[in-house]
Amino acid sequence: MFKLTGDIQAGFNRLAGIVFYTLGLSGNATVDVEVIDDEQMRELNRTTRDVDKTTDVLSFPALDKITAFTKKNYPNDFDEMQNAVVLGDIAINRDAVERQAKEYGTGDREMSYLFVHGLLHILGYDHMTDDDKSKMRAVEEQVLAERDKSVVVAVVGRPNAGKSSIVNAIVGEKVSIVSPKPQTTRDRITGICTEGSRQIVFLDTPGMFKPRTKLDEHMDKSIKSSLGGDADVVLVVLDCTKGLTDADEKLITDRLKSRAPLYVAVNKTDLKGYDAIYPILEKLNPLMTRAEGKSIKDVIPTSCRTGRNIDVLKSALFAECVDGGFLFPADEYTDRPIKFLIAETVREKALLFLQDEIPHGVGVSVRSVDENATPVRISCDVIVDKQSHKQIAIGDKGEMIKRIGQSARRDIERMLDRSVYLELFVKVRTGWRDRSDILRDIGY
Ligand SMILES: Nc1nc2c(ncn2[C@@H]2O[C@H](COP(=O)(O)OP(=O)(O)OP(=O)(O)O)[C@@H](O)[C@H]2O)c(=O)[nH]1
Ligand SMILES: [Mg+2]
Repeated sequence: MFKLTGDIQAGFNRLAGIVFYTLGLSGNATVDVEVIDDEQMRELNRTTRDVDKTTDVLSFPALDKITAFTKKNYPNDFDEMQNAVVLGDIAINRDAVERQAKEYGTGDREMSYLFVHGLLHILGYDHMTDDDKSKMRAVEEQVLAERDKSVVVAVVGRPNAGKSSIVNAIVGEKVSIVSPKPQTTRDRITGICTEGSRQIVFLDTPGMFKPRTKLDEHMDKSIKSSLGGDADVVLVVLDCTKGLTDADEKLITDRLKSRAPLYVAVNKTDLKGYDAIYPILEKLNPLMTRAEGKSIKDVIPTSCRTGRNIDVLKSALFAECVDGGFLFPADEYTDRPIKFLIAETVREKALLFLQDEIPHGVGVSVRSVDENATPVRISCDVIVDKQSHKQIAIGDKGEMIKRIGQSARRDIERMLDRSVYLELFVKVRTGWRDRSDILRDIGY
């Protein structure tokens, strides 16, 4: 027998939720679903309906009236273990799904359709008369339109344009660190925003630049991989205080060669008036209405400081979602492990407090996280290039490292929603930016 994988199971659960919501049903209910093949379906038709053929879906309703699904209303059909009313059984023919997939879209859509169709039968819907048939179709269409959809958005642009800030603003959680220095983001970070049946997956990337050290090369690779073709939509972020540079223009025209729809956010509009922003929009205008090839789909002036048009940008990206379910669980906002988020938080604070003295920043390696301890015990190495930088990072009487630690601890506590004990050790590792063994060690 075909075993339901967690994903299909979760998909059915969500669809059932949408059906219940659409029909205004209340209470707890459960239904058994089997996914079987042609031969098994033929056998099922033979034994249960005395028909010798295979069909795409069969439903076996357990209830003869439909009302609120409570134990009181259905004392004989209530499953104590599941604390739910048993609605019946559905069998779906996966061979039929495969055959019908092309005709009706994708296999995923067809599987969803057959499940919804089967469930509606169980809930008393039928298609004997034309009238009943069109009523059932209407509910099916309504439910399928609410199916989970997602979109992968690559966020690209020059260093310091505000890419990570935009991702954080839309996700509503801090997934990517932000600093006034260019090249803050070193790795591709995934930020996830889910609302209702839609999910945006952001690939936040390091700003473009020319690689010099091993760390640079690593960053360059993660930019290239996100420019690679694995995104459905490209979001180019511009810094309006810098105007539209040649590099920006090249990036946009290069990206217009690919199939993915392209949006432009003209960011930091809180810092400049219309006089500065208008020329950028004017220069972008021809790219929005190109006679040949793809055009920019929309240009949106944004500000992460004031929140201007962040919701407009978010709606535009939500509208790009396509069928195919969620890529991540609905309650996740990043694919990064907690150790990575901790290291990035410490690195952000070090960048913030040391920006003048240690212009190239520091590396951070999380030694241990003990989540069983209260407060949670975390110990990290802060890695610098030279002995003189170590002194600066520690500061007078350890004042600097204490400041970094306190500020990072507050953010980590918010992230974990628990109290935290954070230890930081400053270590000198000469040339760490160029040494791949250390880079691997600190998680790059
Ligand atoms: N005033 C203003 N500042 C902004 C805005 N968006 C971002 N910033 C600031 O610009 C700086 C860079 O922001 P980031 O989000 O780190 O930029 P980024 O494009 O991710 O930079 P890299 O990761 O280095 O490529 C930070 O100091 C932000 O606080 C904005 O809309 N207005
Ligand atoms: Mg960034």
